[in-house]
Order: sequence, then structure tokens, then C-alpha cells
Amino acid sequence: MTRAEIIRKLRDARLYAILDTGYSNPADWPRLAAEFIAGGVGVLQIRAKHATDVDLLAWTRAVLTVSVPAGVPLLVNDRPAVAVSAGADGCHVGQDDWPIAEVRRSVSGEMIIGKSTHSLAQALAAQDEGADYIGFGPIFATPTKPDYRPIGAADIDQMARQIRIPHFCIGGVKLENVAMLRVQGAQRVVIVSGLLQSADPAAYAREVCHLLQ
Ligand code: TZP
Ligand code: MG
Repeated sequence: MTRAEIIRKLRDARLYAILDTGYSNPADWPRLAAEFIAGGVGVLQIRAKHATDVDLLAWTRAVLTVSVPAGVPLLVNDRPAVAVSAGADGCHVGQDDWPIAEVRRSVSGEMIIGKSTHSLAQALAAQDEGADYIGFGPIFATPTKPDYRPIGAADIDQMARQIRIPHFCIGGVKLENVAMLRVQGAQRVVIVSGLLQSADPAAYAREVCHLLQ
């Protein structure tokens, strides 16, 4: 996919799913990715904080066999070099990782770079820094990212008004609170545990996407 195509897909996406080793076995990721995509997931990320580069590379390649034919962008958390080697669509970095400009220098020109932000000020800074999209959260407390103070839903509206790149609300997002988040101004969400713990991820994703249409 070209950079322009990926950026269009990020804008059109309503639900971004993360395949996280904390809740799932990487051997199941191709099947889970297919179910997520069937339910309308528009962006995928691989997040394996403690995996070796070699494992991460193999898992990323396996998920790409599903995501590429479906035209769904796949990003790698934290490790731009693995994203490049695997031929993924991009990578996602946090506040403590390399600045966007440095990551950009180390990847191909087509690659998408997303950034985690934890406040309105960080969201604005990431936009100025040249991020292609941001995650904004954790909105609610979540065991998936335990050491972060939740920022609540009150700033979503301000963020959505001031950020022009695609923005995704993340952290404790579940099917049950998506309608409320939409009222608060959320246009897109990331869900990790809610999807990975669902008995029917495709149906779960479909309902979330429907609520954000
Ligand atoms: N960044 C901010 S919150 C979070 C990340 C990676 C975890 C979100 O996980 P969940 O399980 O959807 O709350
Ligand atoms: Mg990181």
C-alpha cells in the first residue's frame, strides 16, 4: 500500500485492534486478524513488549498474509526495524521512544508512524512533530497499560477539535462505553482486551464499528 492509501485507511477506520501477547497466543493471530477484519477492524497492530525481534518478525509476517490481501494496514509497536524487515505498513511509538523525525529516517518513506499521547498537550506536540496519527489515552484505567493515570473522557472533544491527523481513543474502551465516548467526541477507538477476550470478536467489532458510523 502507498502512504496515501494507508493514510486514507486510517481516516476511514473506526476501530483499530491490537494483537497483544498479554491476552493471546501469537499462533492464533492470523485467525484473530481475519475475524477482526471480518468485523470491520480497519487498522491492526502487533504489540509484543517482551518478544525477541526474531519472534516478532515471524509473527508479523504471519499476520501480513491475512492483512495484505484484505487491504488493512498492519503496524508494529515499538520496533521500527522489525516493521521494515517484515514489510509492515508502519510502526507505533510511545513518548519514551525515538522522536518521529528519527524514526522516519530509519524507515522507508512510505511507512506510517503513529504515536501514543496521554494529554492534549502531548497530542498537539505529536501532530507538530509529524506523527501520521495518534492514540489518545488511556481514557479509562486498564490492566493492559497499568502504570498510566487515566485521562478521562472530558478532553476528547477538545482533542478532536484541535487535531487534524487521525486520532484514536484508547484505554479501557469496550463495546459498553463506545456510545458514550462518541458523544464525548471520539471518532475512532483502539480496543485491545475487549476484542481479545470476546467469544465472538467479529460480532464484537461489528457492533463497535456500527456505533461509530
Ligand atoms: N495505550 C494506552 S492505553 C493502552 C495502550 C496500549 C492499552 C489499551 O488496552 P485495553 O485492553 O483496550 O484497555
Ligand atoms: Mg514504546
